[in-house]
Amino acid sequence: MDFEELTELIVELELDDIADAVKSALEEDKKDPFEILTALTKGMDEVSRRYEEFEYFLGELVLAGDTMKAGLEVLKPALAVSDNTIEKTKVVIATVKGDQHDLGKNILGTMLLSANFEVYDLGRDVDAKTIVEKAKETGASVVALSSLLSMTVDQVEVVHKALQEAGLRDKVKLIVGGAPFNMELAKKFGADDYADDAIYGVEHIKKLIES
Ligand code: B12
Repeated sequence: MDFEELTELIVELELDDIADAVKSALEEDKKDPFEILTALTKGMDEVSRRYEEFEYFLGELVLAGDTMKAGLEVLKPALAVSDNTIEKTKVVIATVKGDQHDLGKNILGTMLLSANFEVYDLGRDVDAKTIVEKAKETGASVVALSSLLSMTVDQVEVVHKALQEAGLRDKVKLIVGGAPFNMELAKKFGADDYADDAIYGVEHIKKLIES
């Protein structure tokens, strides 16, 4: 099973075959799990392109999401590279209100767990109040938000302000991710940091808590 085949399985929405294919790439071909993740994500980018070109529609988008999810279920344990050198820092993660996309956020959660963080995953379509309450209750030092939709990026500012109102903003670092963001936009909405990828996200979070 090579990387192109894995990408193709996502693009062709092969929900029934993806789990076995990822398993075989990992176990028989001994492929690097992070490279497998890149191959699967490449497939999602092609799905996105087809959606934009009206070759794929919402049904295909849903199926692509399910196919990616099935692949990730098999891949997740292999992505776990434990780093016991850091103390358990609490991180609240969520996809912002109005947004149902959670695959990227779930990857970030897995990466953080494997880097020995204590992760509180609030799921998707989560309002600011719930995020702030969880940060307060757990004493989290980081809130990590995901938004894949342009129309929900401003939710980051809502969370930033809600953290300020709760008197938590100077205790909690706010990091965001998702395709519509860049560092400039993230900062404009009050976030401390942005990363375009879950793997870098963990590195950024480690640096943030040291700063
Ligand atoms: C699968 C998918 C869906 C699935 C989601 C399933 C699920 N459980 O997540 C479903 C079918 C539900 C869906 C629905 C919709 N979708 Co959609 N979807 C996608 C698609 C094809 C893939 C997203 C994905 O999962 N990628 C794979 C993951 C692994 O990547 P990722 O999320 O980007 O995460 C990576 C990084 O961004 C980063 N990251 C993510 N979050 C965070 C957070 C932090 C803190 C950090 C550090 C890093 C980080 O790390 C991850 C990996 O390293 C994208 C296109 C694309 N290529 O992004 C469109 C896309 C996001 N969807 C889009 C649209 C328009 C919609 C709908 C409005 C469609 C409709 N007409 O109804 C609805 C919106 C529903 C809603 N309210 O949320 C548009 C958004 C356009 C925009 N800029 O606003 C896109 C870009 C498609 C397109 N080209 O038009 N979608």
